[in-house]
Amino acid sequence: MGRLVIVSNRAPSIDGTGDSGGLVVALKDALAKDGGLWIGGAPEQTDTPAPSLVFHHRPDFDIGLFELEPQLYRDYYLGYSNSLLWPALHGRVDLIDVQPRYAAAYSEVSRRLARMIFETVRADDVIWVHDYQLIPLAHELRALGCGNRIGFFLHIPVPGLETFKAIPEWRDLAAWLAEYDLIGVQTQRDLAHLINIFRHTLRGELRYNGNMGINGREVVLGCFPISINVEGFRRLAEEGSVGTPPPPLPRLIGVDRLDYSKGLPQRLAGYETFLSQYPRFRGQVSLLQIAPPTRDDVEAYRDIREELELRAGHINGLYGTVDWTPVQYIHRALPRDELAVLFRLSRVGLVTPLFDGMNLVAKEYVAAQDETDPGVLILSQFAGAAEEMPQALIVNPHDPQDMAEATRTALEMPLAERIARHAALYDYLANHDVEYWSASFLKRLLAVETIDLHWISRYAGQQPGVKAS
Ligand code: GDG
Repeated sequence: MGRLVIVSNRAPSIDGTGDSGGLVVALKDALAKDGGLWIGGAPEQTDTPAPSLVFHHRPDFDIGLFELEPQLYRDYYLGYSNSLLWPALHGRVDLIDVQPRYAAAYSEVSRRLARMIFETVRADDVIWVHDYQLIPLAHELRALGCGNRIGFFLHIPVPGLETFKAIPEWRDLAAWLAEYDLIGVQTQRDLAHLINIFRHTLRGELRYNGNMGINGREVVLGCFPISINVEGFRRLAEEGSVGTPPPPLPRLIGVDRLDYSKGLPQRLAGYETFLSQYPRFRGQVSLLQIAPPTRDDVEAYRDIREELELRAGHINGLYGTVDWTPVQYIHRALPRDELAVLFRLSRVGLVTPLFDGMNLVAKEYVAAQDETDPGVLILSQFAGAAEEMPQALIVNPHDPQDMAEATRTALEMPLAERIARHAALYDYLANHDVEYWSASFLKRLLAVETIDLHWISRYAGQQPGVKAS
């Protein structure tokens, strides 16, 4: 194998700051092995973008940044990606904003990026594309004659066929996806939806090995639930400290980007029902909700912020006393090590999205607990993580009564049961951490049979991996 080339909407920082969480940690080793390259959007837009990737060298891997004009970036990122694809793929078709210029910008970015990547990749490099912002990339690379192995991982959910069809370009999206060699999704639920979409849109045929025959070639499909650095997060929680320790009440904690998919108003409705039905807990527990801002330029995000603030104010006004605030709401990002400690100090972790690809907070909460006195995870049935974490208390976030019951159960759960549930969850996570995730995906991608030459030559009339001069 040549280099691993990761492509994502955003690249890691050039100086390595902010590497502590997520993908960078997961992929560092694989990238470092053969002088890997991470290609991603430059943090700032410019009116005069460079025509090629702008390279930076890090000791562990290289970074190639692509630059975009501010308007193109807005239409591609805030527009098509986050005002159409994000709500549609999360089942919120009521929030989609369809604009022809968004669709044009979305295709244009992948087209430009494909040219820049094709100038750079070597024949034996393996390309791994991440997420919904870059779905057309394999199509554009193939059109240039790129014969490299190309894998794609979708971090967010695949909705049912009828919801998917609300996206005006649904046929194109399905066809673009089918040009990858391997498509990875988070859950069995997503896999079933994807198979259904391919069947109906491209007459895809499911093969005995779980792959799909589409347009005379085989597309490999797989379910690869993403995870975290379990051991690393546990250490952060054990060793870290918080600036100001929170009040010593049993705490419920929620940590979510302020996004309508995370079910924050519904979470507060469940908490309000809990306080109303079980008055003995008033003054005895508190809910700490950390919800840093995100995509503030999109209207739906401003709306969800207002709704959350109203609801938090309503509960505090209704039940708060001079010495007790039922909801503490922080609309800022906290340092990662502080989060880890706060998870450990909280008796209940509330992870109740309406729809979520995976939800890493659920895994972080479990990893952070003290195994001799662990807290309880309350987890939405609609989070991808629910497929892997049945020992959590699984709830329907649309049902405040169910949420209230689960909250009471969690707060009253005997120590032995908390330990047993936590041990089962932790053992599973320890064996399925983020390294396991990336290694499984790459192993499958490397096992993909060589690409069908006829299919490549249809586009470019040349050998795979050989660049057009
Ligand atoms: C997408 C999919 C999928 C949150 N607040 C702060 C903070 N965070 C960190 C959490 C966690 C991460 O952000 C959020 O990850 P999630 O998985 O919960 O959600 P998305 O951002 O929506 O991610 C999701 C994920 O991709 C990976 O595939 O699981 O389903 O939607 O790590 O801890 N971190 C810091 N301060 C905060 O205030 N430092």
